This record gives sequence, C-alpha cells and structure tokens, in this order.
Amino acid sequence: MACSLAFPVKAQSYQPTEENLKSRQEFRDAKFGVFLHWGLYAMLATGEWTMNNAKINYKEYAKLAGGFYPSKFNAAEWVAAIKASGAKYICFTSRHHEGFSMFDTKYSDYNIVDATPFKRDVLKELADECQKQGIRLHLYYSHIDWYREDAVWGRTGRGTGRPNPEGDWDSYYTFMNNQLTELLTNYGPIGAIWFDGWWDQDQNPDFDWELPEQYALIHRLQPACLVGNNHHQVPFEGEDIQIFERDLPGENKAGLSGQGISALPLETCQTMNGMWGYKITDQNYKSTKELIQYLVGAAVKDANLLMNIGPQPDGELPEVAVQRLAEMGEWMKVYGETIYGTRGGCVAPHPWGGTTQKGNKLYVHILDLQDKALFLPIVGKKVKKARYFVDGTPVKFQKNNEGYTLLLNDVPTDIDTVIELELD
Ligand code: FHN
Repeated sequence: MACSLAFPVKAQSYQPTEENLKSRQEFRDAKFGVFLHWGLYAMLATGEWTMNNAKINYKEYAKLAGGFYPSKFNAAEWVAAIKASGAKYICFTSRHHEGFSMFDTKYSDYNIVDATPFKRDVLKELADECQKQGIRLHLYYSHIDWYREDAVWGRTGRGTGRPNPEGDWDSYYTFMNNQLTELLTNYGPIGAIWFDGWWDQDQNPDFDWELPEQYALIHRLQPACLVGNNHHQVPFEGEDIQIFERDLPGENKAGLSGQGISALPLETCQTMNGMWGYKITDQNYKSTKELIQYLVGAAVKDANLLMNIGPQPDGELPEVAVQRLAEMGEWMKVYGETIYGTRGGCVAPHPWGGTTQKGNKLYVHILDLQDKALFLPIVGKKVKKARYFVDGTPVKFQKNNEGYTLLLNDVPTDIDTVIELELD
C-alpha cells in the first residue's frame, strides 16, 4: 500500500513464527509508543551518558545506588498518564549503558532491589500495571556496560576505571542471556526487546556480538516478542522491526539514520525535550503541535513513533511531559482513527504532509499548506468522496489526467487538517 521506496531485507534463514508475524502487524497498528529512560543517571540529572562523559569511576558511580530512593514512583500513575496520550506501548530501559539493572536480577547485585534502599522491583510494578491497564510493554536492553569488568571495551566507557579492556566475552554474553531469560520469564508478555549499543564496536568490524543466538533465545522464550536493534544499519537476520533514531525513515538530520528502509515494521524514536535520560536544565520540550506533527509524519511514512520521556529521580514523570501526553491524547481521541491501524497511504509524503490508508479510506494529513488547493497524484484509483474528517463537511475536488485536486474551503491552519477520501 505504501508508496515509499522499500527494499526487502536480504534473504534470511530466520523464519518468524505465526505469533511473531501477528505481533508485527499489531505493532504496526499501534503507531505510537512512549520510551522511558530511567536509571541511576536520573539522580545526576544531566542525561544518561554522564558516567561516560564525565569519566566517572565505576566504583564511585555505583555509590549512587545507595541513595536511589524514588519515593514518588507510582507505576499506576505512569501507565495512566501514558495511556492518556493514546500510546499503545511503553518501552522501558531495563538496563542502560551505565550497567545498572532496573529490575530484580539474580545475576548481579547491582540492581534496584539489592543495591538501593528503595528495594522495589520497579519493572515488576510497571509490568503488572501495563497488564492491568492494557498497554504493551517493551524492554530496552543495552549491549554496552560501562560498569561490568567482563564487558569488552568498545569506543565508549573507556574512562570509567575498569581494569581490563579485553573483558571476558563469554562471561558477559552469558550474563546478558541470563538477564534476557529473566526479563522474558518473570514479567509476563514482552512486546519487544529493544537492543542498543552494537555501534560501540563499529571501529572493530571483526567483533562478533553473537546476535543470532541471542535473538533465537528471545524468540524461543516468547515467540511473539519482537526483536529490534538500534544499530543504525539495515536490519540484521533475526530482527523483526527496524529502528531509526531521531529521524523519520529516509531522513538523516541527526546523522544516525543513513541506512536504507527495509520491509520490516518501522519505528522512529525521538526525545520530547532534547535528552533521553532526565536532564534538569533541559526544559526545551517540543510543543504539542510539533509532537503531533512528528507522530503524523511517522505514520505517513508507515512508521511508529516511540517518544521518549526521562522520569525524574523522585520517580515522577516531568510535569511538562505529562501535560504533553494529555494534549496528544486529546488529539488522538479525535483523529486516532486516521492513525491507528493505518499504513502509509498511496500518496507519498510531501512537504505539505502525507497520507495514511485503511481499506478504501485514504486520509490526507495536511500539516503545512499555504494554499486552498492541494494536488494529489492519485492514479489508477477513483476518488468517490472527500470530506473534512473532523466534521464531515464535503470537500470539492477536480480530476485530471495526473490525479485529483482538492479545493479546500480555507487555507489549512489546524495542527493537522485531515481530509478523508473514499476510494473506489
Ligand atoms: O546511547 C544511546 C542513548 O543513550 C539512547 O538510549 C538512544 C536511544 O535511541 N540510543 C543510544 C544512542 O544511539
């Protein structure tokens, strides 16, 4: 259905199961998720890379855990606030590059239950609440670890004082797989495992992350669980979704997304302000209009938006973020039908916006148009009716050899003026 250029992933021996294929479709239907970057770094309030950037010694950094007591953490409130936005899934950082596990793991004491006075398995609380409130849970999992001595050094985390650059790959790989087994055994259905950090070894092309075996483990434990890897490359064998960072598929403003677009379900992750982890000085939140337009921009490119929030060290979501979520939710209540369950429409994205499509309905999303006429290159299909989605007011249109021109009543000024076309 999508008109955007897509080329298939190279022939693969990985055969996704029926459950997995179903899960991919559900993922594509969902369109909107919320990313949560939460770890010890929230306490430093300068983003999730502080340990690396400030070259903090790993043993000193670990002392943060002794003071981590997010007294206001309330999973029910998080999930309710996120659900109110219309998001259909939450992706939570189970363990980020700092190496601290935000869940109860028996494979390292450096975790929220054993190493903090809080002693609560926040992931368990979140997972239970997601089940209760009916929203999917995805888990971010870092391949990088700036704390563990067995983690092989890559190009980051070199200043954290660990003694052995060689690490011990077998030990670290076993540790990761043990943790993944816990994550996929103890927390109910997990919608996706979202890996990050492959790129840490991009200056060492012979490095083998042994991904196929790891991916197979995930698919064995939960066949419906999607595997994604934020490696900034075209998807590898065994992956179920393709991730883009800070750019919509086909764009590369942030410099991390030059890769081609595969035929797998697509997801773009983006920050709500400018940072992933909590940064106290970053109040530069995108406006509700920008966020909605980004979500629509993703949908017309047949991609999901995974929008990030960095929870505070006290366990609350930042107030501005909660407000943005609520405002996005208000918009989704009205326009969700033109987003959820759609695919990129048969008119490719243009600078004015783009289209989503469901059955014979083509939704024209006009984001930026300084005109009352809009030409749509629709050929081989007949437009039967056109109307403003919001109130059903008919829209006049003219046909010529190259397509159809919509004749709008006014120059569009809404965040997204949606015209619903009924196709033959
Ligand atoms: O290094 C991480 C970063 O902290 C954050 O998690 C983002 C999210 O896409 N991924 C990495 C950078 O590519």
